[in-house]
Amino acid sequence: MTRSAHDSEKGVALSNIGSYEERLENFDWGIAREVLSWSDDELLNIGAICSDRICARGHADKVALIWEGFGDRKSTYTFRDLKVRSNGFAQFLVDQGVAPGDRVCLFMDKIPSLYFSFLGVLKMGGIAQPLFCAFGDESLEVRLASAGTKAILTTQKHVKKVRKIMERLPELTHVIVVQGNPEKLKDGEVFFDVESAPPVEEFDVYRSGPETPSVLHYTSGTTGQPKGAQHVHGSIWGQVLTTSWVLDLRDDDVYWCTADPGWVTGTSYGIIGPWALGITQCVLDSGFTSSRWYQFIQDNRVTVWYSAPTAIRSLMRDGEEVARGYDLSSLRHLASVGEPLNAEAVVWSEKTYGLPFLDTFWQTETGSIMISNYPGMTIRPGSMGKPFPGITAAVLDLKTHEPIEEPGNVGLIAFRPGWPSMFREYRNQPDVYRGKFAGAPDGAAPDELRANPDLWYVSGDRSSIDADGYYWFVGRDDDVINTGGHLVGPFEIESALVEHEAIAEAAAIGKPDKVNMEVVKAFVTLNPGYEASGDLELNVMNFIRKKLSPLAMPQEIEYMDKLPKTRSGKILRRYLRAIEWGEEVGDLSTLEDD
Ligand code: 6R9
Repeated sequence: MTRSAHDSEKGVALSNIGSYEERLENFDWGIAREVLSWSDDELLNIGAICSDRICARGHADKVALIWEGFGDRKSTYTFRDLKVRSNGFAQFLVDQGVAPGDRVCLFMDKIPSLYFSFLGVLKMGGIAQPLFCAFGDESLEVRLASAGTKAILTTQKHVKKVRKIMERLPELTHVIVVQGNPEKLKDGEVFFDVESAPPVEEFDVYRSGPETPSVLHYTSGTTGQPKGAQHVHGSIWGQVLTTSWVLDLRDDDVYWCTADPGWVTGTSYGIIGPWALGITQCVLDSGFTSSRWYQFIQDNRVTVWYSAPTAIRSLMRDGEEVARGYDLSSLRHLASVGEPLNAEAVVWSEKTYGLPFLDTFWQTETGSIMISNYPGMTIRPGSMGKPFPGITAAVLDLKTHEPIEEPGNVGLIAFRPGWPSMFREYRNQPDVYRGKFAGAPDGAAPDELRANPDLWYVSGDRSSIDADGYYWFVGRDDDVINTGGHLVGPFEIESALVEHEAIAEAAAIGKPDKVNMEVVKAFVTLNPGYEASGDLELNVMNFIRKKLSPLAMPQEIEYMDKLPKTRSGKILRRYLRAIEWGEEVGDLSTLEDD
């Protein structure tokens, strides 16, 4: 490494983590309290910890958020602004009759109000349910219906999708438009622009505790509709300690997490961890181009950058020369999450930026980083690194679910339950939650599972561990498609496809893609009277893009006379996938018994 967080030549202290081995030996989650200088009589509310508490500790005037949008829109907010604007949302929601425990969906671009309202919802005891605003009406509807969402905060740009589904969502009683023209509202909708409303200096923050529900993130599985992973305010200990030890944030950093808060990375590390520590963050709410991103780093003197492999591969594709056109010397630490970070990308980033991207592995369900490379640790490009101190990890034999001792053998990545930011349930799906634990006793409740140190939480990914304890990602253990770091469930796509008048049956799989790792490919059979054609393909693609999202849209549609199925009638996605990836089709007889 030429330059890095632990580079003492720069005159900075060694990394926050110091020695990984020593941290392993002396680990206690209580260290997270020390990192925050926490005293036990304080109120454990993430919304207040990220705003009021920073002000109370004398940093009200410190910049909390540097925001840039399309064109040259730019604004800067201090922690005092965070406090009074999140208070503004909290008070407004209370005045509207939203109560603690109610689910409040945040459905907007990465505008400042998204960040203010996220903290505001938590301050009034609500459950924040952020969703990508790229979602079409159907994706939105299944998630709001599942959550029994009471209020949605959105913008004039996106409210149309809400209007389309409102009447099928009896529990959704509040539609609040936070940006746009108030005159364009429809009956029953309310307008609230926090930035033109008077600042709310004081708000009586909800007395939450470690187990009070905080954030609800939807994530996709192979079967069924997306599942709502419920997090709690006590998650903050996991987020704070990983932010400190993995992202290595310090008081004078300017930190950029490129993730949208519709994705868990955008809340755990794009809001909670960094702001709890009083760090200055930047947000760029405009589309991706390499030059726009580099300009953003240069202009804001970004020091720590947390991004995703797809973005890194896009930067690589555009070449080193583009990077050379900018002053990126402020950067001191880079990390990546969401998909396998190929060795080539690590080597390229070291060559281009003088810094390797450090891979981190975790999930919506885990709430915080579980396996990672750490500043100062020897990096093996292509490896995800080692378990975070305090996390007991293993790879389990695919059949017996016993930990594999032999280095290099592939198994299921699993963790002993009970770390602070672990999800507490899948909303209304206790059986699906139980299904995530190897050896779970029948009927065990989520709390019992989480407290049982003899069980394993099984992540759904495959990896091997080398002789020195480094994890090497192999692939997912299910049919979920990871496109550009976003998980898309095949079931959701297939359900939407068969709603198209021309389509009788459908299967969706991931096919290889240079930049996005995978993109969606659909196999369909047609209803009588319909003919395969390029026009129909385009029509179907648009249908899915509007209903679900651009990410879920198949990039290719293959027409078939019939789909391969198991004897019990399940579509053999793995068969289609193997053919697409040029892999061994495997033992079809077992698949047929699925
Ligand atoms: C934080 C987040 C989780 C799934 C996970 C795995 C994939 C995440 C990865 C990675 C290879 C990494 N994944 N990090 N695969 N290397 N470093 O991404 O949450 O959206 O729930 O996705 O993403 O398949 O199981 P989520």
